[in-house]
Amino acid sequence: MTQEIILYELAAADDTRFSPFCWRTRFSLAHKGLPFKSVHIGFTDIGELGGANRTVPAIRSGDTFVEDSWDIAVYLDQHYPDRPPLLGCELGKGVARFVECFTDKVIHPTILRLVSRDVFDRMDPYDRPYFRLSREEMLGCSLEEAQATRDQTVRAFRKAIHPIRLTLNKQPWLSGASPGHADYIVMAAFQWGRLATDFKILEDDDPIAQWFERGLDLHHGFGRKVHPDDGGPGFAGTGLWKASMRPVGAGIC
Ligand SMILES: N[C@@H](CCC(=O)N[C@@H](CS)C(=O)NCC(=O)O)C(=O)O
Repeated sequence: MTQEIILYELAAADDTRFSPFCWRTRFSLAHKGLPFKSVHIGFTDIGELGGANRTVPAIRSGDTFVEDSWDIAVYLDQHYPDRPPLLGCELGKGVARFVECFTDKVIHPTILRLVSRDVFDRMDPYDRPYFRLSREEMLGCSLEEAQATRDQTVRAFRKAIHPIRLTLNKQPWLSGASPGHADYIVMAAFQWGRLATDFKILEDDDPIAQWFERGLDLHHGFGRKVHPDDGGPGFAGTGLWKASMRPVGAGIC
């Protein structure tokens, strides 16, 4: 019998799970066929989990606490070796690491420009002041300025991600014949876009959009279930946040 896994993650005011880093872990758990309990934590309460990074996703399984979506994928592969691999052999792991860095440094910063103003509107009012402050620091401009230029931003973005399109013209998944963690990393970024805004990031006939739709259908349509079955507000509303609780090494999202 497997121990219960708790996933701590961000959620919008209507409880939609929208965070791209958390979706990496959601997809990882679904890939492994592991049930989990989702606990919604507010941005400003993440420090209370006690992790060194003060970021989510984080999982708890018995006495084990793991932060960082990559470390969680490694942990899941190590602890559930009889289930489908996420990273596979050392070579596969190395290539997935490249996909992670490309996503963190090319895809996320652009999607942030496209969605941040809409995320702000969908967010719990409790989290809004922190979100505006921290995301405007990341963007180097106001949320409104980022939104004002998104037609140009999205045109440049669709060109910049052409290598993904070329890869998908040659193989069904970024990981090859079947999906793996590299697919989930990129899918999670588009899931963020799908859930955070009505603005069109990809054209419907784009092979990347078609791959993403196939990805949402995986594991009995797991990617289409964006509200948790259980969990609900975790630490939101405790009001204990202090500036000293700013995250260590948080990604752009
Ligand atoms: N490398 C980490 C990055 C995690 C991360 O940055 N998560 C964001 C949520 S999407 C976070 O916790 N941010 C905290 C904050 O902005 O205060 C991972 O892959 O898990």
